[in-house]
Amino acid sequence: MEIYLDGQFVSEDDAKISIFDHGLLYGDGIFEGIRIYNGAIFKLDEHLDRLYGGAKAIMLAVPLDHDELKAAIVETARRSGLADGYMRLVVTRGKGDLGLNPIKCPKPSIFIIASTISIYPEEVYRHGMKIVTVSTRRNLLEALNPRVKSLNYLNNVLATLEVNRTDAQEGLMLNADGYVTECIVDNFFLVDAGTVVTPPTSMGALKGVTRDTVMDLAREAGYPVEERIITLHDVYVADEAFLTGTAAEIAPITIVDERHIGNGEPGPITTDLMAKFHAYAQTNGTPVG
Ligand code: PXG
Repeated sequence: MEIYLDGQFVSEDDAKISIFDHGLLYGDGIFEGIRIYNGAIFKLDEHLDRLYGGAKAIMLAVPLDHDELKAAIVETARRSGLADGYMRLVVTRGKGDLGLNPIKCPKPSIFIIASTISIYPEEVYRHGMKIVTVSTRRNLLEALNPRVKSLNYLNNVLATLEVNRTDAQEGLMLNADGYVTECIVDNFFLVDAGTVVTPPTSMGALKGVTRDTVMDLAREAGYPVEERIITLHDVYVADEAFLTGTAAEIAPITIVDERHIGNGEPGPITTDLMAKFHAYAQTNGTPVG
């Protein structure tokens, strides 16, 4: 495996970051998870735009500009030889001292890994998944806006620990007011009388690249799409539900907190959007070779 690290390609064993890097000491940094489909990088500009947005929000000066970073990602993908894969792009605050202040971190680090990922068993995509509402609430926008894809994922880790104590595959997260935000590492959608609905990001959700793609594909297919405030009751009485994410792609949700969603089978609009997403992903992207 050839890993991009601050301008060099190195082996996994040589891909080393300082223990004084504030990405490690404080979770001070940002990341992206990106897919390669059929020899092309999916939605690369959208991932980069989100990364630079997060960098701006946390005042992190990414050492490469958009085009330079894009070239580094394409080259990492090319060297991996993967026609289908999952990439992780990380920008850390860099090496500082033991104090928190980023002013002591003059040089942010960038690393890029090209590998593979599979986060849910295959049967979930055919028969749907079971999720549970977790008691850990999504971070407050006013504390750490979930739109920043930061290296601080303890909120999501705590939620995952709750799911691990159940037989569910994912967790549904509410905000401090009790409204639905998203799943732990995926965006949440429901279908209500033919309308495809997802919470606005202002409820406390990441502006997912897959979320945006699926909303576009749904509109093109003629389904009304709405960003709407969602309560747990709305979820329980929905006709269909599904989640979206780069790693998860689109996965049907058929049980929430022991309630069957619709008839308990993946719904027709979900199944249609899954097919449309896979067809679209196979033929759109930044070519690697
Ligand atoms: N919400 C959150 C909180 C995420 O971290 C998504 C939604 C989906 O966004 P995209 O842009 O990928 O459609 C994410 C991103 C994992 C894993 O192990 C998944 C993500 C991040 C880190 C790890 O499944 N998903």
